[in-house]
Amino acid sequence: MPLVQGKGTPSEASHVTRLVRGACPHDCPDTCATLTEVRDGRAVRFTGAPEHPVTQGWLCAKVRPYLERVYHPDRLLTPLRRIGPKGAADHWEPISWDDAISEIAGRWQEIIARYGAAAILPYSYSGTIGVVQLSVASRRLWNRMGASGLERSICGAAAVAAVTATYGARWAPEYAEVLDSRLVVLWGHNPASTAPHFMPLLREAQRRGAYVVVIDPRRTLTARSADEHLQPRPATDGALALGLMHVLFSEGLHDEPWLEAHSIGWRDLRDRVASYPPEHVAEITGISAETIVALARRLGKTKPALLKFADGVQRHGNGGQTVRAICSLPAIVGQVGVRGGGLSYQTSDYITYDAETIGHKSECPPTPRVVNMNRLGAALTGEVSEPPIMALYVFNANPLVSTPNTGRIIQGMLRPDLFTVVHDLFLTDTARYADIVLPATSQLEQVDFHEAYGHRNVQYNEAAIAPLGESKSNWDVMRLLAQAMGYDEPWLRQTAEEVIAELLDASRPISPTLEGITLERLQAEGTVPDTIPPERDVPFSDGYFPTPSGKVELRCDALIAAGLDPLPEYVAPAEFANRPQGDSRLTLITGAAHHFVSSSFANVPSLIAKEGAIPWIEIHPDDARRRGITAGAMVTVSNARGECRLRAMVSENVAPGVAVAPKGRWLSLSHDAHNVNWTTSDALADLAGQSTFHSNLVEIRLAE
Ligand SMILES: Nc1nc2c(c(=O)[nH]1)N[C@H]1C(S)=C(S)[C@@H](COP(=O)(O)OP(=O)(O)OC[C@H]3O[C@@H](n4cnc5c(=O)[nH]c(N)nc54)[C@H](O)[C@@H]3O)O[C@H]1N2
Ligand SMILES: Nc1nc2c(c(=O)[nH]1)N[C@H]1C(S)=C(S)[C@@H](COP(=O)(O)OP(=O)(O)OC[C@H]3O[C@@H](n4cnc5c(=O)[nH]c(N)nc54)[C@H](O)[C@@H]3O)O[C@H]1N2
Ligand code: SF4
Ligand SMILES: [Mo]
Repeated sequence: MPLVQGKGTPSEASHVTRLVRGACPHDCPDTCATLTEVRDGRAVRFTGAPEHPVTQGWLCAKVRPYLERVYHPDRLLTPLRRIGPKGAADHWEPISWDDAISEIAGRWQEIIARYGAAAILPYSYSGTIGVVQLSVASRRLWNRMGASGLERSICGAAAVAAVTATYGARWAPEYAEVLDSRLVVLWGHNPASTAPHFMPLLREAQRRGAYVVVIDPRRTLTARSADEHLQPRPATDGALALGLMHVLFSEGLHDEPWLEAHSIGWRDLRDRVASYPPEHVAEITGISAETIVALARRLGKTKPALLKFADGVQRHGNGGQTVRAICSLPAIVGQVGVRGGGLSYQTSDYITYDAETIGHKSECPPTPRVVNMNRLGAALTGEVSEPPIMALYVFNANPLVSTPNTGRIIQGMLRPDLFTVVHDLFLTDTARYADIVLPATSQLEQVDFHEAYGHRNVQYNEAAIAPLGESKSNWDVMRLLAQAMGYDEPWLRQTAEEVIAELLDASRPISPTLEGITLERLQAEGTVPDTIPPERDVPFSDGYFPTPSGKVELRCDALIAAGLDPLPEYVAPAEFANRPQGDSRLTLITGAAHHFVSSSFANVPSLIAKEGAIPWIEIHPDDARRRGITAGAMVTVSNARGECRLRAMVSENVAPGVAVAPKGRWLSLSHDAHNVNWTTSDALADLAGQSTFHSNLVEIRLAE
């Protein structure tokens, strides 16, 4: 396709239409390739690239109307200074970039002189997941400063740690390999909303005879088209997986030669699962013993069998061990390294970046301490001291909407002595508590390089249009801040293109998958497949596992140091343990909304209309009846941490005792200025400081 073309009718002949290649920057495994049609400097059409192997020419429901986000009337166009109370919507004055940068640098220098740079905390997550605008932007400046580090554990830290401990790397098949599967188990994963480009392939596999099982307490969009849907009690999946293994071992359906050759600890695991007979597991999970036995037999006998999961299932107090148990299953049945079989979690480890180039750590002072992002509220209100956090710099994140235990975060952000800067495209709920707000560019206005976590292609995002107003990219702001702070390292001055070129050159020697991938080639081709040799096309088919033992570690002694049992085990999260008799609280699950990505897009009118103007919660008819709640009624959802008001959807999509209300709703666009994260817990899981959003017991009652 020509990238520059004169267009159409004679009257339009003077207009030049450009087609600009890009990458969807949002936190989604599909990382689509996009095409922006630009006319007279304005983006007029935004579509999926037809030639991209995953995108296949279409974008999901949330990103299709992207230009509505890019040209949203609420886009921030200049820096702002707060001139009223923290948290207010309308007490702002526009200021120049010069003033904003010198005020920030001045305040930081005072704080560093008095408390040390540890008193400064950068907070970011996944507004964009680009390599420059997230990975590099969240390291270089802060390393140079010696600021506090951030433990980035809000999303999938426990799963990453568990899968890495077990298999050594996050390698996964391409979506299209599901066409070779005969059995597909989607475990606590809702790709119809969260990995949409997997779905047409799954349907095709099903047409070709594959049997699809979904394991999720909610009847999700994905579950509706499955052949079988199991609804375990939340956070009991570890027990379910151990119960399946019990049946596999006791009926001799495990693949002993494979386990003998490629794993360690399988006999220990067999001993462990002896105490998980189906009847016992049925009591824990609420799934009948017959169903457990039938699924185990199916797993043992149907090959190739693919087990796919994502991060939702592990946002529980026991998330680490849950994933350890789930991800052991493909090994037990000898399906690892088999086309159409095995484990599909993430593709993130096909590329290894040179860490030094990302962060230039060796030239910087040591990171003084690391603050767990899930405990932001606690950290701001005294959990972190000596020095206390005196300055917060938020970019690529909206913690007042997306981080647990909102009430505590607000308490922290209201501290008069806390200096807060927020860099975003919009005056988000978080931005309202800032002293200085900086306007950010959208993906159409910035350059970046993207690696996907759901497929094996890298992509270049060319800027399609000029920055709106005075908005600037994350990296461009950090270059200005570095200069104002007097940091003169060349790696704090590079353009985004220079960063990408340097990173590719430095990483190629340690990452053979980057062979032949250069900035120039990315700029010319947009999408470039990772260089993966044929013998590694099916993950782990060469029998190589980069664990300490070189094998699948079903018993993983390295986990002992992390305080974990080296064998998968089921322990109920503290939130659910020792519940009093007759406890009528429900478990609130707050996973992905179909039309938003976390809180991104939750201010786009057409998407709010599709998702439902009033934030909703699904509860089972029995639970509703007992509380006098009818469909459409407003209910108060509460616990000791806080509360929010939602509209009841009475539905058998959820089992009794479970309620579902998607994440992402803006406080300022909700009538009570609250959302589900007022109730969620900032307790950490059993592994890697993981968030525990779904281990959340709430009362639900009719709102007054
Ligand atoms: N549309 C949309 N897409 C997104 C996002 C979004 O917000 N919206 N977010 C993106 C991000 S940041 C991420 S990390 C991924 C997440 O991708 P997914 O993990 O697929 O999505 P989630 O909705 O978080 O969780 C998946 C499912 O886990 C289920 N679940 C919760 N607790 C349990 C449990 O105890 N057991 C079992 N078996 N299931 C459980 C939920 O009911 C939910 O349906 O999606 C990404 N894509
Ligand atoms: N209750 C509940 N809460 C959850 C979850 C859950 O399952 N349940 N899931 C959690 C998960 S998995 C995740 S990953 C987190 C995500 O949490 P966050 O990373 O905080 O994601 P968002 O809320 O989407 O906020 C991203 C912000 O970045 C801004 N942004 C986008 N692009 C740019 C850019 O280029 N520059 C700058 N400066 N800003 C930009 C967006 O406008 C948006 O305001 O949410 C977590 N929150
Ligand atoms: S959010 Fe995901 S599916 Fe939607 S356009 Fe972006 S990468 Fe593609
Ligand atoms: Mo996430």
